[in-house]
Amino acid sequence: MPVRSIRIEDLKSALKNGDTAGMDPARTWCAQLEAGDILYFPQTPVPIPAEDLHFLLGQQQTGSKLHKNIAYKPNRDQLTGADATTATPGLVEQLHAVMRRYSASVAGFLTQFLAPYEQRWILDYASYRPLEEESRDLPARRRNDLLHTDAFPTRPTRGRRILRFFHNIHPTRTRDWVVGQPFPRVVGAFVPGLLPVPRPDGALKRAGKRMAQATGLAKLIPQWKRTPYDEFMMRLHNAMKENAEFQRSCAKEHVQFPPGSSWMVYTETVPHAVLAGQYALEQTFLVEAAAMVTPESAPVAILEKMAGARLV
Ligand SMILES: O=C(O)CCC(=O)C(=O)O
Ligand SMILES: [Fe+2]
Repeated sequence: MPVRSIRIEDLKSALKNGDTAGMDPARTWCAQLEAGDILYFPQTPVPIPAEDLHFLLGQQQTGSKLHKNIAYKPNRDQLTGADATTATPGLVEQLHAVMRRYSASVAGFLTQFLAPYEQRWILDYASYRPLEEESRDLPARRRNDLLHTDAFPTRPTRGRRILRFFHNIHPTRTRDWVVGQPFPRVVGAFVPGLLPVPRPDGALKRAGKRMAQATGLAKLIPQWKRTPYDEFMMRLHNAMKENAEFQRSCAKEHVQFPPGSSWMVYTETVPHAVLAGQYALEQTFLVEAAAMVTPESAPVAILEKMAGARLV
């Protein structure tokens, strides 16, 4: 699971010079991500204004508890997770503005950096993660210190890929990750012994899901919003977290992301876990599988080949 380091000077010259000697750097970056690499920037290419950084890191000293998992939803320009009982409306408004700026600046950067995708993505949530990750007390399926591939329980992607851009804004400490084997290997470890080969829905199930969606019932019961692809990805996520033997024995690598660095990765295919660290920003993109420069590497393509049928 290579970590590809991109120095800021190299990034700037590649973006300026573009296609040199028939090699489009942006296509190479896309292909590397699609192959399961982590693109790592020792110095973030999306710097945060000093006053925003100060604001994000300063919340604890002011005694106001803004710090939970904070999400910004760009499509609705909405902020959630800020604790309204302890944060004043002024602080929430300020945080909202900081997250809005952050989300827009990451989107702007990736529009250029991953130009071959032509913005064929949904700009999903941005998040601020101000809690210490070490020894957080969460139920198994919600634990992020266990290796997993991402699947959102209530937000199926219908084959879109989950691309995440992170920034460690801690002033002194690394954010410590573990990453696992490539997606086909992980699938091979679970299918068919521990998980069934994904299969398309039968006629009855299709009709049931259609009805649930038409009546709004699917909002209450997340399974009814999922395609067979989403169902498999959700099961895989749970199976990995719940399998102690897999957690113990699978091949893995430790990666530490220093303060001020950024990295991006397709988290629905690259197994990952966060062991320690505090104060990170993240922006999620849901990228169309058909926009890949190597479409055959998309998990939906891999699983459909296995199933011999459409899964979305
Ligand atoms: O916060 C992190 O560093 C990664 C956590 C994670 O696995 C996730 O949000 O899916
Ligand atoms: Fe994750």
